[in-house]
Formats: sequence, C-alpha cells, structure tokens
Amino acid sequence: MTRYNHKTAESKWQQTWEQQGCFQVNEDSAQAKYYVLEMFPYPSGRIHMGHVRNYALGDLVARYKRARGFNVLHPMGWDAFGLPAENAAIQNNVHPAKWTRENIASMRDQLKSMGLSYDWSREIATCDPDYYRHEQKIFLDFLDAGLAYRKESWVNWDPAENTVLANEQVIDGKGWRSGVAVEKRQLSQWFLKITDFAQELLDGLSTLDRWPDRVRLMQENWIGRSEGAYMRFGLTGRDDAIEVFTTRPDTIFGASFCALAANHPLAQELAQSRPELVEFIADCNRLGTSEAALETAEKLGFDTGRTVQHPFIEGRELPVFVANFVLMEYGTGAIFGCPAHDQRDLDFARKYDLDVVAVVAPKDAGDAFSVADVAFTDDGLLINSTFLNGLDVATAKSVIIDRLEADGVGARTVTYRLRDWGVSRQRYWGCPIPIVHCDDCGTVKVPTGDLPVTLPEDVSLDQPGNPLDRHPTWKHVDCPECGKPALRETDTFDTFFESSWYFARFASPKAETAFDAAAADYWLPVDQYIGGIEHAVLHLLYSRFFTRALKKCGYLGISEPFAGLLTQGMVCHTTYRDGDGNWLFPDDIEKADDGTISHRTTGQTVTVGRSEKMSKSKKNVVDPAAIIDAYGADTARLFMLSDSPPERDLEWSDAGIEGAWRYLNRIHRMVEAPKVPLAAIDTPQPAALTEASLQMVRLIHKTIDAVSDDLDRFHFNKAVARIRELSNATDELDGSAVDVAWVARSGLETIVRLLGPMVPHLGEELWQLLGHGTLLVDTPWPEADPAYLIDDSVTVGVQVNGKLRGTLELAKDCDPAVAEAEALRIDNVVVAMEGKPPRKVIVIPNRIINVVV
Ligand code: ANZ
Ligand code: ZN
Repeated sequence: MTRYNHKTAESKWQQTWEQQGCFQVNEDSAQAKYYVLEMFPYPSGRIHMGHVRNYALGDLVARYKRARGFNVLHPMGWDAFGLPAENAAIQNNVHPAKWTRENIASMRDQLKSMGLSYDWSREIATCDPDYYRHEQKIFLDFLDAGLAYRKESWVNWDPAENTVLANEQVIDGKGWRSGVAVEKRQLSQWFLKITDFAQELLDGLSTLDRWPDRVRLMQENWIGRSEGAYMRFGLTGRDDAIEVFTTRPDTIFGASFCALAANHPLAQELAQSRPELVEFIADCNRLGTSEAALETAEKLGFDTGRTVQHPFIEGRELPVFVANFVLMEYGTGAIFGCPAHDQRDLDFARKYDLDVVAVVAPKDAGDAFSVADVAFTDDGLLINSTFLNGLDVATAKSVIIDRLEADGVGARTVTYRLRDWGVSRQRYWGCPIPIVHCDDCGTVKVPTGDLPVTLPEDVSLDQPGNPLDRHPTWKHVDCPECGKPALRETDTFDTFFESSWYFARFASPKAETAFDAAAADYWLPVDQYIGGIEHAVLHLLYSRFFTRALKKCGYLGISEPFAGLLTQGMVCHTTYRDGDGNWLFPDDIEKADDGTISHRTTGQTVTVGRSEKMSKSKKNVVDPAAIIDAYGADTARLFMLSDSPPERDLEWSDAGIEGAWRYLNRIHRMVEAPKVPLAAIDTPQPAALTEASLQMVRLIHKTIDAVSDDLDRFHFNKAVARIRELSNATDELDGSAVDVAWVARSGLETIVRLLGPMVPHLGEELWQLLGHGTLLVDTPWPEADPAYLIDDSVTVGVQVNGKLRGTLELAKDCDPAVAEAEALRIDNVVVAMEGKPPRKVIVIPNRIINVVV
C-alpha cells in the first residue's frame, strides 16, 4: 500500500487541467452560464489564510456548478494600483511597477498551487494600460453624461498619506489605512455623481434576495434616505433667511436656536467682522468631515449674536450659532434645534443655557410634560404647539408641511446621506485622470485617440506630495483644443475606480473596447460573488453605481452587478505574547504535556490571548504556503470548508488541519486497498439486494441529495459532515457477495464525486484509481434517485402457512421482490419451512408476507 503523495499528485493534476484547458470557457448560447467571482486580491506579495478561505469557497461553487452542467466563468485578476506599492518603493527602492509585477507573479504561483479552477487566459491586472485605458474612456463618457464633475470642495485630508480620502475611507475620524486623524482641506476635486442614483440604489436592494440582510441594511443606512422639509427662518434686520433641513418639522414650536456649519456661507460672512469666529471655524475644520468624527467630538457652538424670526410665533427670536456638529455637506448645512426632542440639541441647550420646551408628550402624560436630561424622541401627542396640539407626530408632520408650503416658508423634501464620490487622489500609483488644464480652454478632455494617458516610469517617490506634479516634464502638454502649452491633471483615480468595473471586464478581457457587448450580455451579472464583509459598503456600492452609470452610457444592459453575494467570515487564531508584551508567532510557542505554554527558544512563559482575526501585526498567522507544503492544497481546502459555515468566523486549529489530512488519507486507503472487492466499473445494480445493501444504497442517494442541497445553500460544513458519514458506512462494508461489491463501488464513486469540487486533486487521483479513464472534472454530478429517498420504514409480519414466524423492518412501499427475499432469510421462517421450497409467497405491501409451503 502506498501513502498518498500530495506533492506529486497535486502538481500532476494541475498540469493536466491546464494542458486540457479544462477551465477555459467561451460564450455558448446553448448552455446555461454561471459566473462565480471571488473579490480579486491586492498583490501584496503572498497569499494569506483569508485568501485561501475565499478561494476555496469560490472554487467549490465553480466546480460544483460546472459538474451540474453550467458553462462556468471563474476568472482571477489583480487589484494592482494602490499605496502599498508606493510605500514599498520608498522603503526598498524598487519601482512600484516592478514590485507589483513581481508580487503578482509569486501570488499567481501560490494560487496555482491551490489548484483553483480559474480561466487564467482571462487574467487582468488593473495597473496594465490595456486595462486602465478603458477606464479613462469610461470617465470621459461619464463626463459627457453629466456623471462626473469637478468642484472646489472640503475634503478629508490624510496628513500621513498626503492624500484625500473618501468619506467611506474615514473610520472614527481617522484614515482607514494610516489611522491618523483626518483634517479638512479645500481642494478642487473630481467627483462621480453617485447621488443621481441614490433612490435607485436604495430600491435595487429589495431585488437582491441572494444578498445577506446585513449587507443590504448597511447599504440602506449608508444611502440614508430621510424624508423631511426645508424651512426658512428670516434673519432679524436683514432681507435674507437661513434655510434648514429638518426631519422633525412637527417640533417647530419647541425650536430654541438655529445652528450653521462652520463652512456655511453665512458663517463665513459673519466671520469677516469677528476674529474669534474665524478661529472657531478653523478649529472646526481641524476635525474631519466624517460623521463619526463629529459624533465623538464634544459639541461646541459659537453664538454669532444674530437672531432669526420663528416662522409661526410672532416676535419670537432664536439665536444663531455656528456649531461643530452641523455638516456643511448634509441637507442645507444649517439646522434648527429643538432640545426637548433631540439629545444632541438638548446637550447643546444645557451647555449654552437655551430654552427647553417640550412639544411632544407621551400619550398619557398630558400638557405638563417636561424634559430633563433625556430628550423624548418617541411618538406621542403634540403639546404647546397651537394648531398642532393633540395630533400624533406623523399627522403633525404632514399638517405643518402643508402649512409651510401654503405660507411659502418651506417645502416637503427627501434627502440622502449619500455624498458624491470624490475620486481624485494625489498619488503616483493609480490611473491618470485623462484631463488637460488650459488657461484659455479650461478643463479639456484628452482625445480618445490619445488614450491611454500612461504613467511616467521615472518618478521620485521619496518626498511628500504628489509625484506626478513634481515630475519635471510629464504634466507639460499642448492643449488638445488650442495647442497652447497646458498642464495635465496630475491626480490619479481612487483605486476603488478600478474595482468598480473589473467584474464586467472579465467577460471580454481582451476586447478592444471596455466590453464586448455579446460577451457581457451572456456572462453578466455575476451569479455568485464571494468576499469579505469589509466591502459591504464601499466596493459593493460603488460597483452597483458603476453598473448603472455604465448602463446609462450604453456600455452594459444590467443594473445590478452581483445577483448573489456571500460574505465569508474571518480566519481567526489565538494570540500570544511574551513577558514584555511582544506578540509571538504560533510557531514560537511550545505546548508541554501538562498544557503549559512557553516560548520555544527562550522558555519564557507566554500569555495566551483571545482568538482574533489573523493579522501580521499580532503575528497570529499561519502561512498557507507552509500548510500546503506539509499537507497539500486539498487538506487546506477541506479544512477551510469543514469547520464552520462560510459566513461565520473560522477558528484555525492544528487539530482541524490534522483531522482533514487524516480523513483524506483514509479515503485514499479505502480506494487504493479496499477491504471488500469492488464490482467492475459500470456493473448494473443487482436486481436483488440484501436489506443491508439496500440501506446502503439508500444512504448513498440520500447523501447525494442532501449534499447537493447543502451546496446549493452554501452549507458547506454540513456537506462535508455528510460525506464523512457515507465514508464511515462504506468503510464498514463487509463480505464478498455480489451486492456488497456493487454497493462498495457505488459508495466509493459517490464519495469521490461529491468530494471532487472540494479536494479536486485527490478527487482525480481516486477517480483514476477506481479505473476511470476520464477526468473527474468532466464527470457530471451524481443524481439522487428519488425512489431511495423515502425514509419511512414499516414493520411487516412474516407468516409460514398462516402462522406468524417473525417480523421485518422494510422500507415503506419497498419492492415486493426485496420483501420476499428478506422474508425467506429469517431463521425462524427457514426452520418453519422444514427444508421445503415455497409454493407461493404472498406479499401484501407494508402489512404482511405469507409463505406457503
Ligand atoms: C429639527 C429637529 C428636531 C431635528 C428634533 C431632529 C429632532 P437624519 O434623520 O439623519 O436625516 N440636521 C439636518 N441637517 C444637518 C446637518 N447638516 N448637520 C447636522 N445635523 C443636521 O437627521 C435629520 C436631522 O438632523 C434634522 O432634523 C436636523 O435636526 C439635523 F426634535 O431638525 B432636525
Ligand atoms: Zn486650450
């Protein structure tokens, strides 16, 4: 008996698949398509366990669907622009392009060692001019369609990375990568009009029934639709007014102040005569523009000394503040505050000693209701509000808005939290924005014939600021319109630009235009997208927007890019620290027999921390390459699938890997050296089976049925468990009867076919050992015969010449021939027949069997 050698077997089958072009696909209108996509990786240099999990999941889906007869598109590529390449360039003095290319090459090798069923002929790298030239054209088309524009705006500035960040990239007031507090700056930036699609993006969520609810809810919150009203408050002593946006116009009679954003035009105007206000505004601008930053900061206001008139209370004046918690980018950049019914306003009112008048009271509280430290934000009945008194909140809202509209001081409106997407980045390693700035002609589009605008190779990245701007010659060009000297746009696109359309490029990765229409029509949308929950908002929302924008520009015919979405959980591992608090690698740790854990080389005691997402910074990582080397890709893949459901976190354990490895070796042994003789290939099922064999046939069909169902629902861990049960039952078969031999082969073949999409190399190896000359990847998925899925069994009495001699457990409605055969095997029956042959056997299905001798 030879031990399964994963090293030779895995590379052998990888080569076979590649030579035979097994995973290269073309459009075929006669065959149903299925497009499986895993979120493409950033080429950081090496794959990590998160990648392994992601691709093991995707590959299982791809291979399963392929076995089920679909024409499966399963491509892979590289999200190759971005900051790490620039940082590496600075640290290691290597060009970002070279660094990226080399990383791609080694990661491609690693992915290939996993035996993933990619159509490598479709590989793309977003840093390739052949990719980004299409993106430049798309941008110019967006400009023509009014979906891109340039605007002076306040931006989130990351002082560590020297670049602008999108709101989505500011987390708790800090840069998503740098972790440094974000500042506000005013810059001229390119924006994409995602807000044009706010309602569509919201409505579209309800059609995505194969997306996790959690992701849909996150997108809904991000889009943040609010129904409310605009309302004008006339400035005392002036002709103009402050316009506010409110979702609670019903609380107008409780208004006790108005507040402006720091960058509101009126605040700016008033600051001209108030130096302290200039300072206050500057303080506000040091905070990021993100809501999170504002939420956590102390609420501060500056009393401008100005007042506005209450629209419904004659002679009532409200003070006007500039406040750090009012966003310029939301609503109108101004609010009215009603302290009794908004906690933020209440805190503010207590701090600046403003009125707190309750105007909504709980149903049974009555007019005397008042608010102390906690704002009342629930539904109730209006009080202290003249014509609104006694109404509930919803009715009061609609009555007051009608009144605002009738009086011409306001209007019903809907606002969205979603902001337009600022795509300009002051970086080198990104796609150049194809624009020229001319003193005479303004912003001029680079003519399509001149695309792509490529990056210069000779750059210095070791100084702060934008390397393209510093480059001595690159930006100097003649204006495409008037021919005079002009300047290129030196910003590059946010790298989320590239990832917003790559999935569609995969349909026709070599097309001369961004998309070949026929190919895109055939392959899109992606049927199953798989990736991390960290992309729930940014990447997925941008891609949904892009798909709609591309449709509007005539590129694509669909609105939603991803019909199904699976968000995989993280791969976690216990953390360890030494006595000085330094993180330790799992490999640094030694476990004694009594369970104590110490440092392998120093012998120091080690503190065991909780299990967390594997991350380099905490060193709780296991290198996939080492695992694949020691145990094989199949073992790593099986472990990734078997321990928890895909959307949950997975706890890495050596025991788990060992368990997967042992199981695969056992299966190999079962096929290579079967305990019972196997029937020849393609032997038809014997007409009569013993009850034991029949039970086994039932188990086989039930396993096929259940595993198929599990795979359809992504219950991969359950599927693995069922295949293991079938393996146990098959391993227990005993004897050399014809039906046992038949059942043994059937069991093994079924196990191999069901395991194939999970452990494809071993699958091929075993398929061959079982005597097949075909490839397992080309073998259709097994079909469950419904006849064997019936579960109920019945107890049937067995008589000899009318006298009860025994009972049988039989499947309900089982074949009478089977019932008869079983009956004649019962010892008591054989004795009662006294060696005579049966003259007649009467089978009354599910009830009784009478043997007449
Ligand atoms: C008066 C009021 C009374 C409000 C009350 C709330 C409760 P959502 O639901 O998130 O859309 N607001 C409006 N514009 C703002 C801005 N630019 N910066 C900060 N806050 C702003 O929130 C809408 C509410 O947030 C609005 O309704 C407004 O305060 C405030 F008892 O108006 B409300
Ligand atoms: Zn010009």
